[in-house]
Amino acid sequence: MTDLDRRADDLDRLAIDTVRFLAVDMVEAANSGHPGAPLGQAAMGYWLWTRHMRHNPSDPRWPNRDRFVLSCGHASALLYALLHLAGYQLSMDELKRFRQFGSHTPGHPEHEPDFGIETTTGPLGQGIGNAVGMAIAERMLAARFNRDGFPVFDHRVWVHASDGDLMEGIASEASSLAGHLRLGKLNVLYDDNEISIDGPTDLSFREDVAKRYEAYGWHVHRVENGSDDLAALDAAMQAAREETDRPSLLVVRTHIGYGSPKQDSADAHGSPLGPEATKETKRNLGWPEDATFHVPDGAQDRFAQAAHQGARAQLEWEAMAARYAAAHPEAAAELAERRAGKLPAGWTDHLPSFPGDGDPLATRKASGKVLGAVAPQLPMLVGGSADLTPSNNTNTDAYSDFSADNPSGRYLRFGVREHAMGSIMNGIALSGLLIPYGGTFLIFSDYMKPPIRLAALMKQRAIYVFTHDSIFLGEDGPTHQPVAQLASLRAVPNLLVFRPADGNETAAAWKIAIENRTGPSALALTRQGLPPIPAAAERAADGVPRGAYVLADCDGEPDLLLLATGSEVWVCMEVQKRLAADGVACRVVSMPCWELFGAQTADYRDEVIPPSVSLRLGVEAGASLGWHRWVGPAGDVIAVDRFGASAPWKDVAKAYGFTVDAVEERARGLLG
Ligand SMILES: Cc1ncc(C[n+]2csc(CCOP(=O)(O)OP(=O)(O)O)c2C)c(N)n1
Ligand SMILES: [Mg+2]
Repeated sequence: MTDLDRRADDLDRLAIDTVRFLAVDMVEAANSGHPGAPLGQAAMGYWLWTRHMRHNPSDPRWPNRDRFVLSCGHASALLYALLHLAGYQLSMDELKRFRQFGSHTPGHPEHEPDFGIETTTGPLGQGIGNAVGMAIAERMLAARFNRDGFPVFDHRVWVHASDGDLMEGIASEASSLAGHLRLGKLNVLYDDNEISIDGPTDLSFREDVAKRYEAYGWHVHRVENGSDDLAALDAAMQAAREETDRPSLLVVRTHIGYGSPKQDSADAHGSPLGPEATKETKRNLGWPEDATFHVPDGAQDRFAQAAHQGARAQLEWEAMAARYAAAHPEAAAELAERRAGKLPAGWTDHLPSFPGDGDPLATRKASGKVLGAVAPQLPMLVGGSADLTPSNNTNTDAYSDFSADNPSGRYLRFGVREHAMGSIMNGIALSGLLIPYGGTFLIFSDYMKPPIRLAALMKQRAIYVFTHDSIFLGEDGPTHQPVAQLASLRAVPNLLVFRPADGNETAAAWKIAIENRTGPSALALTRQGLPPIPAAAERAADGVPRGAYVLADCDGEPDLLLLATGSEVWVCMEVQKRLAADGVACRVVSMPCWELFGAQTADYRDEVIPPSVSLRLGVEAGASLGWHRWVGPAGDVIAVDRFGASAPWKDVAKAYGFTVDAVEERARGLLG
């Protein structure tokens, strides 16, 4: 009798070792990757996937599936092994192509819903934030759609998190909010292996994590031997499921690199075991030492049972959904529309327009008016602010607050937690059924840059309401005045960055952001009032979707182009009037979204910014970085390439050269 035959008595142990060695073999084949965490977490992953998580590998898009988030994305080989064994469409060939170009098994998991990969992880802590967002989405959708006897949305969110996840500040932000909101369907399995890259965690991390989570209002349950003790894992997962009023943290003590000569050492973390240690590990665990990518008979049995149960659960759910459609046709129709990705017909008719001859209006206030007008039409729009609601103008009469006691609320009080806000928005957006927005000052977009980048990488529709968008926020001074932020946001692929010039451009930007299904959008909005631009009242609706458009023009070819965004556009309009009065042929181009303009045909771009006109002046109250793409080698830019200053905004405008007089002078200087 071989070792394997003997082990086949115990299908669970056999399957767990199969997970372990698929992961080890993937890392060996790629000659890179992380074997330690999969070896330590295989038992908890296996037990979760086969006994407690409700999922249907043959339909990874079932809306009521439990969500699995591998927050410690470096353990990707574990996820791929589980997906493969569970029957998702991740083939053995894909496992063999781990970390290779174009494979479905990249170094860290990348959101791929058809393969069961719920979110992109790797930057530690993000998965926990995403999971909090997923649990919020579940509760919001349940409140909206469930009816007596019809629990259409009723699923859990399961997370694997590592020491690094819990060291990251975002985990604290997100977990604090999750405790406050009493997200009882959120369960985090903490891989407490006491090792990170530098060595034992007590080099830098000695707090009592359990007590910390208890203080957040979580239910905490410990497992002492989580690499082995299946009964204890089962009891912990059961306890998490039974706890409905608080999120659960299962503190699972495991051994990194379990069974290998590098067990319990940081050496097991992030490099292949190597051929000798791999063989030794296989011998230690009774695995045939020369077998690679080996799936013994029986290793998938429990997975198959779980898949069968998941498929049956989905069938029951579908039958319930059919009865629901008969009993509650309106709600069912709304859900069907959302699942099809449709927005309610006619919602754009409610977009406000702003008079071209009205009073000055800050674009943040215009944004608030847009929200107030469209939110009642768009029940999928949910959002909030990181404690800057009155400044960001992100609330509307259409909402009540989302809270533990009021799950039908749509307004999210994120607290002063920008980083978690961004990550939670990603989790909400990943439902595909809700459109999240979140507000803070543009300067603090830096606090949420990692989730913004991930939203862009995952092409998720998240909308950032970034007010106080320049040095013209004034008295709060350089600590609060963004200079580098527009340029750095524009450098993020797939992110649309809007800087609208008035109310009408703001409304047009919101429309695009809400309809944009290929990535997130950031709206940079002013604190200070801006005079309305009559020409934008007529042209913004057509112009903003093209990214840049002509707002004021001359007869024939211009001598000079004034290119501007946001609060600098009206200034250029005034300068253009003065120059025109002097017979200078000058054109003003408003450029609210560079990314959209860059995506237009060359014909359109050349029409707006004719290559033959080399005298060009860019005007924007932010870093000049990026502007030379538009102004060309002979052009000039009025920008802010130093920090701002604390003073009333009109004084700042004077000191930094953004008054009508100053811009006119620079323009005349260009003309020679
Ligand atoms: C935000 C972030 N910082 C740094 C890293 C690099 N990194 C990957 S894993 C890791 C820590 C490893 O410790 P742990 O999370 O406990 O994982 P384990 O070694 O136990 O698998 C670090 C610093 C990262 N992925 N994300
Ligand atoms: Mg660790």
